[in-house]
Amino acid sequence: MDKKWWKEAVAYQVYVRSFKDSNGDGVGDLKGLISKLDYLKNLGIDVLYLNPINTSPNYDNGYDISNFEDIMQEFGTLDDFDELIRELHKKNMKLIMDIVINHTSHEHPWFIESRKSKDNPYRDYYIWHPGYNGGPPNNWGSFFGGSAWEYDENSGEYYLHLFSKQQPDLNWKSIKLREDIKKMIKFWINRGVDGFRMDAINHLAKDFTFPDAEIEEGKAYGNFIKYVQNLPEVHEYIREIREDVFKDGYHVVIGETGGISYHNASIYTGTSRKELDMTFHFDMNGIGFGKNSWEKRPIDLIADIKEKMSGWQRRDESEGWCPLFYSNHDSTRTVSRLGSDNEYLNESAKMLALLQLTQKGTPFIYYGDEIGMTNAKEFSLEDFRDIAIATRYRELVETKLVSEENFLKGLHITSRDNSRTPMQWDSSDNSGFSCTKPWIKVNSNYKYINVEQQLQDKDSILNFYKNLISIRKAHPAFIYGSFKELNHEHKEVYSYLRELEGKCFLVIANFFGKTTTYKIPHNIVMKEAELLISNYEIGEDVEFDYTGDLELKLEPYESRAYLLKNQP
Ligand code: TEU
Ligand code: CA
Repeated sequence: MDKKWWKEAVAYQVYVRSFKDSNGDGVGDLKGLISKLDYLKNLGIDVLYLNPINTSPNYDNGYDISNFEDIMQEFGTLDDFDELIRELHKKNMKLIMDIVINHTSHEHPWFIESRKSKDNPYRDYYIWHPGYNGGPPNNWGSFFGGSAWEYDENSGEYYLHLFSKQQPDLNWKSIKLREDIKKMIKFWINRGVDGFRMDAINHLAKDFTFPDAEIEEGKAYGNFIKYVQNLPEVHEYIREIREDVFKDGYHVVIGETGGISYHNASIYTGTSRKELDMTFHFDMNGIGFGKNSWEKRPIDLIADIKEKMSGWQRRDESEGWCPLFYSNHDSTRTVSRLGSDNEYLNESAKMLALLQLTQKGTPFIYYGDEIGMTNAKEFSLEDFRDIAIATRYRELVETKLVSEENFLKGLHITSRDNSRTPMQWDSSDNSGFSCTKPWIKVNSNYKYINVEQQLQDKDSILNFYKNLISIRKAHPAFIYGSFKELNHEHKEVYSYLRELEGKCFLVIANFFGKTTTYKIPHNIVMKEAELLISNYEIGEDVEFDYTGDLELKLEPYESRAYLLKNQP
């Protein structure tokens, strides 16, 4: 196994805007983050992945960058950044930066120049088209709703934006652009950044013949995905960056790649590809979502969970490494989507943590998941902030395609804002996140779901994560060990072995909120098995019947990890 620091680390994703506000403007910032590094170090975190912190007008909360080589004014200054890096490295922690190089903000100087005229030197930094018969070049719809083309009166042409019109796509065919982007990455490497997460990286190449796309039922625009995702040139661009910028092999290079999963991620992460070390996928984002956004469906453990999780686990080393995450800033909250955010909040959050921290890959704990933060169930339409909502509202509700009631129900199930509410530090005003009204409403359950309360409770979700992280670090089998799933056909229990150099661990998880039984396979030797961790008190009377038929009764969401002492 090719050992790397980023394979052995436990990472933690910080949505800086919502983490800790140090200066009372209601927005999280770097000084606030610095004040919480001891909390993260004590939890056992080695690496922080920060969502974009560069200068931005924040139409898409930092994913619309107007200056790549400075820090967003709301988050602080380059000096604050340098202090953050110094403090992290002092604590033997590292930083992964989110860089957005598929597009910029429309306020970026490059775009301001580019739109000045058709012959401006920066014109070809973006994707311009004259359009046809007074209309856009084709019927593509953007990811955020509406057309993917915006007409620019000034220069009399349309520009392409896969996301919002405030995020014009960069033209990666431009060699000058690519040189500028590589220079920018080196700027951050020189400032001490240890790794990069490259946003929407598999969209860098587009089909420049711009054909019309198929318009699916109930949609107003064509689905452009096959013309703007995973085109062959993407690999050339990524390889060029890797060769020019990351040749020393120290930094971890992660790509966000929608539409990629365990069966094809190796086209980016295969060790022979020399492109990415890991890909962030979307496999877990929509689990349990129904046909319409306002409907949920029961989770099918085999199809939704085992196929995907075990699929990622079974990949050969040559196919590359993988992240282990169940939520991020583009999803809803883990425990609300995959567990139970009411009666069994504690048990289900711990079960999901046990799966995340006993599998092969780099765990990325999303801020707040370590205390079981939930979706913002009481948000009204006005409480949502995501840029995608306004466009979608116009497109779906104003056109009567969807009722406002269903639209709001849909937001409660699918909106990204569910996972962007302020970190719940304590039960004081604004959950201890800020001394003033935050940019987005605090989840009202902060009174009883918060860090301060859980630090003092030995049975809290927080302390369960802390114990799991130390168990993971104590046993390299969880990092570099083999993975073998057991009882794949069991509809309620997910179970597997991890093994390295004769040390064998058994993980058993009842994925649902009702009791079930689980037959431990005959070939698993439970004699003198040591229970490492469980989310229930296991009575001493649990006698293992060594005659072979070993059946466990598992409580709702009950999950355990054992060290097997006599497993051949
Ligand atoms: O998301 C990327 C993204 O949403 C697309 O890749 C798309 O969803 C996927 O290809 C579908 O298969 C990133 C950020 O994570 C998100 O927060 C930003 O809003 C977006 O890019 C624009 O920067
Ligand atoms: Ca602030």
